[in-house]
Amino acid sequence: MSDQKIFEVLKQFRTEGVLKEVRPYGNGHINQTFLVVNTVGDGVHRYILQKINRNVFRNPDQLMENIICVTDHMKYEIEKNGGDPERETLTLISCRDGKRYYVIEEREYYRMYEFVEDSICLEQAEKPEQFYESALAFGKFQGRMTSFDAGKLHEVIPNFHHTPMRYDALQRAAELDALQRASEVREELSFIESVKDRIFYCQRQLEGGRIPIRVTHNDTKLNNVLMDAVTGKSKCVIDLDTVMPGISVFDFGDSIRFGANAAPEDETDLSKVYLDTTLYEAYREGYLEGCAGRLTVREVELLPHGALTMTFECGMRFLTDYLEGDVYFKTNHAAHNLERARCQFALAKDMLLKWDQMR
Ligand code: ADP
Ligand code: GN1
Ligand code: MG
Repeated sequence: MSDQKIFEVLKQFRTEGVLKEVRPYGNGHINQTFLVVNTVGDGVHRYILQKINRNVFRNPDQLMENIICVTDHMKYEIEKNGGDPERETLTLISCRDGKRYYVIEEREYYRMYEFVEDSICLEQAEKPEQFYESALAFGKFQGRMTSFDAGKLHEVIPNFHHTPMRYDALQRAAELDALQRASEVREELSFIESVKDRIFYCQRQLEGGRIPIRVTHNDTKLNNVLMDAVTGKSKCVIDLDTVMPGISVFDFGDSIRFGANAAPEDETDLSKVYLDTTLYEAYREGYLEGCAGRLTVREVELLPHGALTMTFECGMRFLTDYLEGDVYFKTNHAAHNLERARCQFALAKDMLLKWDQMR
């Protein structure tokens, strides 16, 4: 995005002070995120500016309607329970025309948030307590959204965690093989074939009515929760783009996939990739505590299945994107999605080895 475009966009928002600095920020795979620093008197006021990814979010008006509903509801719940509604959830900055996001020619969508100060965002837990804290935050998020009518939310990405459909998409991408990459990934494709039944398991549980639909976050990576820089306690769940009706076992599972991996999501030395069972246990404890007894017995039983399914699913999504030419996830180099996929499958294999312990 050109500087001129950024300045034009920033002018539309009701921010405080005078622009001092703006730069790309964070490690999200989807939106373009910038840190905006304004000078106010002797101090500064910081904001997050985001350009919404239109390839991923086909109906950004519905997406923003969701975010407005969710943050308003979160603020209501936080305030009711004596928390700080300005800091414990995201706060959108209004535009000069009163709207809460800015659109250029129905094509480009921008939004701004207050920067959550005195917080840290982790890519990997340095100690189990931090992972436990993130679990508590996602569990509490679940709780705060319980009183929200899920029917009011748009399904911004239909079938987002419909794992069998992700499997089908992978098969189609491999058949089409638009970039002639399929021959490179035969081993990964046959691994997926060999675990097909497990891939379908959670979806069947849902369709069989054995677990409930709830309002879930759906993208519970460790870097989607901010921790207090001083106390280390979790502070604010962010990246609310995919808050939709979903299942708790997948919120649990995606956190494990990302955060209980001993290595980063794109580790290429697969000997470093394994499920850290101490982290798994810390997360399980924090999530159950955060959910405060709301999960059913069957949901609790299915938590390890959620972890395994999300690891397969994310691996399949990375692999599909690799086969389709890296059109969905941001990548840093040509094989990035393939590396990410291989890392997910290595993690899934380790989960299978540790299955009894996970259960
Ligand atoms: P993406 O959908 O691309 O993952 P996110 O909304 O997760 O985008 O934002 C990317 C990163 O920007 C986050 O991981 C976090 O580091 C940072 N970030 C986003 N919103 C805020 C905020 N309000 N305050 C502080 N940091 C933020
Ligand atoms: C994306 O936006 P981000 O980076 O938090 C993706 C998730 C994937 C994740 C894999 C909207 O999350 O579904 O699990 O990458 N978000 C979307 O790291 O597709
Ligand atoms: Mg994110």
